[in-house]
Amino acid sequence: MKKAVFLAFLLCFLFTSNLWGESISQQALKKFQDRVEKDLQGKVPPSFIEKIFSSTELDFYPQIMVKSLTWKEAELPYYQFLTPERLKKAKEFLKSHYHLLSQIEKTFGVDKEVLVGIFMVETNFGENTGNWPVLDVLYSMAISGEKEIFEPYAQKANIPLNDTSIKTKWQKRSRWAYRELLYFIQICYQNHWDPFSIKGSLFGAFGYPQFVPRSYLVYGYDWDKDGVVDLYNVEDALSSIANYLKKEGYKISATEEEKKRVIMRYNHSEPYANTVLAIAKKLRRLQVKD
Ligand SMILES: [Ca+2]
Repeated sequence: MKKAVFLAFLLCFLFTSNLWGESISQQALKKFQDRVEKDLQGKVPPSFIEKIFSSTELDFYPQIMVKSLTWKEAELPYYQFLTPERLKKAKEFLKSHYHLLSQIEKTFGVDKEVLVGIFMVETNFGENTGNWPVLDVLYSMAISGEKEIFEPYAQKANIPLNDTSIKTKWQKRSRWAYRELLYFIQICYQNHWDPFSIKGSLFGAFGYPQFVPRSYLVYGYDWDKDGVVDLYNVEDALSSIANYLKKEGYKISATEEEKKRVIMRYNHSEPYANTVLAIAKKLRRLQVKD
C-alpha cells in the first residue's frame, strides 16, 4: 500500500461523532509495548517508547477498525473541486507559488498543475489536514488485531470476525497499522517530535500531502534543506508530492491515461485521479504566468 487507500476527506462525512477513547487492560498494553520495544530495538530507545505507552494521552479507539471494516465507498463528492470558486482558489495558488512550482516541475518532471490539483483535493491547500492523533489511530488499529480486545466491539457492530474475507481484511489492516506505527515512532524520535502532537486523518495520513508514515520515509523531500521533511511546510509538501509521483513513474511527456495510473498510486481511486487531471487541464487553459 503506497498510501492509505482510504480517502481522507471522505472521513469528514463518515465520522462526525460517537468516537471516544476506550480503556484497555494494563496487561494487554504492556504486552503491546514490549512488542514495539523489541521491534524497534537499536532504532528507538526503550525510554522513548515507555513514555508513549505510559502517557495518559494515549487513547484506544476500537471504532476506527469497526468503521474501516464496515464502510462502503459511496459516490464521492469530487465535483465540489470543480466549482468556479474552487478553481479560482487553485489559480491563485498557482500564481502565488509559480516560481516554486516551476522549479519543482523541472526537478522532478511532474506537471505543476497536477501538484496544485493534488494539494487542493487532499487538504484544500492545507486547510483540512485532519484532527486525529496519528499515534492513537495507528495504535488503535494495530491493537484491534488482537481478538480478545476487538471481539466485543465487533460483536456490538455485527461484524462476523470468523468470516474468511472479513478476517483477512481485519488482520491485514492491523498488521499494516502496526508497521506504520513503528515507522511513525521512528520518525518522531528522529525528528524530536512529540508523538502526540501530530494530527491527521482517521487512517493515519498527515500533513499537506496526507502521507502515511511509510510514505513520509520513502517519498518525503526536504526542499528547503533545513534537515527535516516538514509536511506542513508548502515547499517540502509540494516537492514530496512530486517526489512520490516521480518515484511511481510519472513522466511529464506521458499520456493522460498513463498519468492517471500513476496518480492512482498516490490515491487509489479513479474519480480522485480524474478530478486531479481535470483541475490540471483547467489550470493549463488559464495560462497562469509568473
Ligand atoms: Ca525542510
